[in-house]
Amino acid sequence: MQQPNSGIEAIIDQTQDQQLKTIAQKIYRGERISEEDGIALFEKGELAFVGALANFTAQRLHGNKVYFNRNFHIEPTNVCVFTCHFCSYSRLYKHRDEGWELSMEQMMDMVRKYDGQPVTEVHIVGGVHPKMNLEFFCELLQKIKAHRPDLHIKGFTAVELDYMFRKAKLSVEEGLQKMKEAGLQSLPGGGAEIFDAEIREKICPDKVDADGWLLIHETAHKLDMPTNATMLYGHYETYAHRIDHMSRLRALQDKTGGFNCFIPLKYRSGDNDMSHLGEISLVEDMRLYAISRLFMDNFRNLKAYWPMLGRQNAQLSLSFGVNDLDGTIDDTTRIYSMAGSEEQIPTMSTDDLCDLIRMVGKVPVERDTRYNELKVYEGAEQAL
Ligand code: V47
Ligand code: SF4
Repeated sequence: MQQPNSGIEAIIDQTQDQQLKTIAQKIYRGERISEEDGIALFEKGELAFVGALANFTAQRLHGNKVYFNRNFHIEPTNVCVFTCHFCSYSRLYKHRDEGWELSMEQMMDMVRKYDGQPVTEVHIVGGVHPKMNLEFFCELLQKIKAHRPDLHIKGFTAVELDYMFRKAKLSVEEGLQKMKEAGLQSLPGGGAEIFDAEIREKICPDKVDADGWLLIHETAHKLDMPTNATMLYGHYETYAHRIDHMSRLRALQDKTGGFNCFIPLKYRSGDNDMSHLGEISLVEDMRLYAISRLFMDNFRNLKAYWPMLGRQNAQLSLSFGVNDLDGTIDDTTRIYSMAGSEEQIPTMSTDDLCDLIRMVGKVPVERDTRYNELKVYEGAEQAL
């Protein structure tokens, strides 16, 4: 008797709803699902159903492997010219005495602190400071590379870059080329929020729009710089807005293949202008991860960013299609602790991350930024 995949076949057989059954069959055959299918999954797909399909899909791509990396962040400033209503972190320029502005030397001290330690990536992200310009950040990139050439620099959201390039009167391609020459190797996924113009107007009215965000990422891909993509969910958006957002990313990925991973970011309600909305439930979080895995069929990697979600919920997401947990972080980011995350001091050792992954029956794999495998932790061995 044939046993493989019997679990998923049984789920498909038992599904009463004809539309969901057809979607599940497409997924089983490895076919792409449509926008309409995606919306139906949000409307009708119960957690156990979408979770089983997502886990099946992730297993098909990655077996039991779950990735993490060893990284730290530099957040040069939280002073920002923009007024995103979900942001708990930024301070306007006129209130900059309440925020921080790191000097070049302070940032280089942070880099030097990791001398001799096996970190592979620095993630640079912060507010959009009117006085920290392209020249300043190119100098920082050059200094980091001169000090530690092997450290991968992933930095600056499309929002920060759009502002810097405009001020420098450079095209996106010229600006990115200049930063690449200075040492920038990839872009993080921030600033995407929700692409729909009406929702964007409501939550982040004054920063780069969807087309501007997509253009920066497409241009980076053209220059052989991989990037990530995020989606901020759990506020005013509808299921259709989520699918529209993911669909635009899926289309760009079809065109360029330049995205490394997709990172859903749960709206956290602590201490910002949208706090009255509260937060959506854990069941909704897990359904969203699962449906992202099913809809984003050309994104190999789905990341649960544990400082935002909390480590236990991030661990749970590994059974709902997620195959990447980001990194060790070492308490170097404030964005989520200031927004009320349970992770007030976000740091995990490599052993902590490996234990978290093993506890759900998966195999921890250290990766670099481009998802090359650096070490598979097959047994119970400890990290260096
Ligand atoms: O764009 C800000 C989000 C993003 C809140 O590429 C919030 O590997 C929830 O993009 N609730 C910046 N989210 C961080 C980011 C990121 C993080 C980790 C890894 C990567 C990567 C990228 O943080 C912003 C915004 O979407 N954000 N405030 C909040 N209250
Ligand atoms: Fe500024 Fe980014 Fe906060 Fe928006 S999310 S206010 S761009 S720091």
